[in-house]
Amino acid sequence: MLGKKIRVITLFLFFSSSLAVSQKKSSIVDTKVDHSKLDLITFLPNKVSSLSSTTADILPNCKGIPSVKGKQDLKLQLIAKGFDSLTDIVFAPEDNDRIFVLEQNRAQIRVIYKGAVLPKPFLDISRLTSTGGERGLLGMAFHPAYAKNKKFYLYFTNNKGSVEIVEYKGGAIPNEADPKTKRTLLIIDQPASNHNGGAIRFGHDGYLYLGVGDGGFGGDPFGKIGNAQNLNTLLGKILRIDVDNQDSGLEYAIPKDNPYAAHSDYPKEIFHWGLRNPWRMSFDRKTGDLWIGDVGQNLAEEINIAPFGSKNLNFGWRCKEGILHFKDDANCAKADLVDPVVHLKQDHKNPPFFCSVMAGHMYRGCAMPDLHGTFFFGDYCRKQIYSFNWNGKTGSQSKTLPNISMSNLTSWGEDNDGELYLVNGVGEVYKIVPE
Ligand SMILES: [Ca+2]
Repeated sequence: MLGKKIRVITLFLFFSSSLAVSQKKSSIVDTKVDHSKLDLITFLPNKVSSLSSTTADILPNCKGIPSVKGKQDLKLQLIAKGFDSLTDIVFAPEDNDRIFVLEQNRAQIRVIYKGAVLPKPFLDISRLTSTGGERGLLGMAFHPAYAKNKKFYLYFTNNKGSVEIVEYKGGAIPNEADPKTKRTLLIIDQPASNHNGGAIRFGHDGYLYLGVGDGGFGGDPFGKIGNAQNLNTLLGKILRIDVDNQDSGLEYAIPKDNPYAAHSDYPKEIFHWGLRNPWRMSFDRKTGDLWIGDVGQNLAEEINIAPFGSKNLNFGWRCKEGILHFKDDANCAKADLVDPVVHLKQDHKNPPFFCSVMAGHMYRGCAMPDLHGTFFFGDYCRKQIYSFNWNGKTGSQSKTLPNISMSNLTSWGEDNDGELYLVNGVGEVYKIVPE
């Protein structure tokens, strides 16, 4: 068993630096907080409340789709297996026949068409990609108007180890993209091989959001205040760009209401900040709220919410890790930090502990309408899937789903009917269905 575990871990590696980084305990443990009194999972009120009533929802049209009543038990349905380590699963708007999954190290987008895995990839970018550890093909998002414009976007580490964001178009054959259509939007240099982020999703405002890690190593050791708290760098940030227009000298446009759009020094792409490694994020189809899983260092994993309409939120890293103080420098005392909604204690005494949170989705699907408002998530190191309910201001634990067991969970996806899927580091694709 141990051998298998080690083999699996080396396939994908940890996003958390729990194993890779040795920090002196004295420098990271906040003496003001009694850690022994913190539960494994702590739910917190958030000082930014949802602005749900102002948003236009994009809920699925459930007409004619069978549904079950009540909060029934759930199970995993195996959809496909045999892939390389998977990093993302996405669905093209208006296309219910295809599931697209990303192979991290093979750097291929694979298609599951009407339940069958197609032998030929949708796109192969292995020639462009550096792999191993936390590198590789990391994320994908279809343009909301993909059915008309055929555009989609990838987040990967290029041959220099830098993060690269590219646009491609689908080809004449629906199961194959056109590799000649590549257009590079953005390149972000990475000082270390880890913490490359990888989240890439369109918001309800039509803009593309990117989750970029803090640059890596451990403890965000860069400069005087670290990268995540430094507004002069794109590292440790959520970025927001307009892919449908171009500003002078850019392959995209800066939305005019980005918080630093008019700032002379700070990168204008910055939308939220104070993040360590925002590996997965999702938008609530009803409210437009952005949910961000931020992978922690040695103490805690966290799930944050950026309500629809909010911007310029500072989620705290490296001043704080979860709700715990991490490196309290002079900069932190001035900062207006937003605590996470969910704080997951890394309970190192009881392995397998939380090591890399895999933020999922607020469920808005057709099949189980009584689960609307339930947020699902997991962790790379734990087999369980968890859920909680969120009322717009506070969260409460729904339950651990004991019948659902998943090894090396790496990502979540949501199909056009709002149903949820999971992929993992051993190359499996599952759907969450009623038992
Ligand atoms: Ca935080």
